[in-house]
Amino acid sequence: MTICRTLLVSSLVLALAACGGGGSGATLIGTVSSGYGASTDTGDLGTQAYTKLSGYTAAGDTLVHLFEWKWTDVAQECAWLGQHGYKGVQISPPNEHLIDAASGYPWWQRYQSVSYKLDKSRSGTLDEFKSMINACKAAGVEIYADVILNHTTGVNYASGVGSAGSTFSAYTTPNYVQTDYHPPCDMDYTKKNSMRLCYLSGLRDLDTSSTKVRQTLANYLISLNALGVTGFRVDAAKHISSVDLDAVFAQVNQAATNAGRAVPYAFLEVQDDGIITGPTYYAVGQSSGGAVDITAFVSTGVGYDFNKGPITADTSSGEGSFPTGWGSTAFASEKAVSFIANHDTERNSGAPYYGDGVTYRLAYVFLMGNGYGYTSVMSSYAFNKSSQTNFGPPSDGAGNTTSIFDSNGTNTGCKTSQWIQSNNLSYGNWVCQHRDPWMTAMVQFRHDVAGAPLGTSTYQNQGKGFIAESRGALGFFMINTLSTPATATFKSGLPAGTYCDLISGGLANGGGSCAGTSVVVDASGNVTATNLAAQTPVAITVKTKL
Ligand code: LM2
Ligand code: CA
Repeated sequence: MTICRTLLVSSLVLALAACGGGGSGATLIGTVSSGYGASTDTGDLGTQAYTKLSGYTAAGDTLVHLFEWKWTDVAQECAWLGQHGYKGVQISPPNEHLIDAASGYPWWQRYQSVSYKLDKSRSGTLDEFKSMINACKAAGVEIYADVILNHTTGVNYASGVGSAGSTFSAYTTPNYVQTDYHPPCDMDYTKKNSMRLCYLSGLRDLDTSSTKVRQTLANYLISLNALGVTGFRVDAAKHISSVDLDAVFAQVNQAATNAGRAVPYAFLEVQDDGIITGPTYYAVGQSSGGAVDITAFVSTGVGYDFNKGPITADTSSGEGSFPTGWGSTAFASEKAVSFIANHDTERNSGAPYYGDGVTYRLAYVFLMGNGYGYTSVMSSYAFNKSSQTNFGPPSDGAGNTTSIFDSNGTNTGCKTSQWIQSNNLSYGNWVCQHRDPWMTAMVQFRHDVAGAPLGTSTYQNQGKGFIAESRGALGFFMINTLSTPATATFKSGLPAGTYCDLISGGLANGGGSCAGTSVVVDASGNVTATNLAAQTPVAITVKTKL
């Protein structure tokens, strides 16, 4: 039970996901024989001051994680994404991955790399991949690839054939031999070295201190960057020393510079547990001109608060700050990629996910309204949280993912409005939370208020469950989290006037009227909402003034 128990106690999302993904919890690693690579932790860069920012938070950008989407569908969706202001797409790992038919082609096959070939993955072929990059680029949307640099396949797979037809036998793969790996050991989440050197969920752990491994990983990232992938989500970054990652990115950034390309962006998955911290990774790639952000799991706390029911804590009466534990986050907003759910947390029992319906939607509105980090919107397919957490994307019996766009080029797969209306989508449907009009309203809100201070210090709850934040002179939003209509008055920093609520449609008729609700800001900057419907947000900005 060592692995799962440790992980549960420390509530490490990755570990929970690994355990929840079918791990028996038994000790995975047997006797260690010789023939492996070095077992040394090369240490950390230290908590270095950052000198360069990615700039996405400052610009008020939002990205969408199109989890398990096919390349052909991402390509078509990019036009819509560009029109609605999404800055980038996080795609599923594009390289050759494990195929596990016996387990029913689980989604997590793709977190087990067989090779770095891009020829064929569950999302499609290399030609489709290239077309997608070009289509998204034309739409002004960046592509960020989820990259697995920490490990290859699990020790429970003695051999196999990958998605592009390559064979592997234990440690022997198209890229590696046994000496390229750390010796096997069970991970102890209370020890830093163990987290770096041992096997995460029994996955064969690469010796990232080795020159060959660093070069191999760098070559993979360079190949993606050369095709037009401009960013990376680095999976399990916490389990790789920041010194090792820095060495990889030094090569990637140098290659980009040599070829006349912009240095790529990266956001690193480091769930800060106090033993290995996010700021330890701030400087990865910095000496070679790069700027990285860190995925901020702390923002998921917002979702927990909304799921508990009306937000009744009132900072003015000392009932505690909201969101719980979030105001003092270890991550600076400008170094964070923030989210309410990612593909791991939405499968974690108890973690907020799309199936929570309106409270989940409100939590995203709050996070985006507040302005913390470069927001990532999770876009999922439906599944039953108690019995289908391993299920891969909607597909045919042979594991081929179903298309979201039909042969006429119409998006018929996204069931966003059904989700909003009934929240009872079953497996086989794509939820497409990113198409929720509340999300797209807040994508615009974030852009409109870019540069304003975070809303954290202007949090107001005079209405006891009816909350608001001011974004200074640029914007304001409020949310009635109660299950009944409510009335309240809040402070905004906006000039007096009548504004159109973005949530209910924003400006209409070329700016002459509001598509939905209009909101009056009085001469003192006060906003009074009278009988705002239950569980409803309102968001206005200087750009929505009549
Ligand atoms: C991550 N970030 O650090 C990913 O976000 C997370 O989704 C990955 O776990 C994890 N790290 C490794 O890349 C997922 C999934 C696990 C799954 C692994 C590998 O949550 O359940 O583990 O991918 O596919 C699976 C089995 C597990 C088995 C392991 C090794 O569920 O029982 O352990 O493969 O074969 C013996
Ligand atoms: Ca490692």
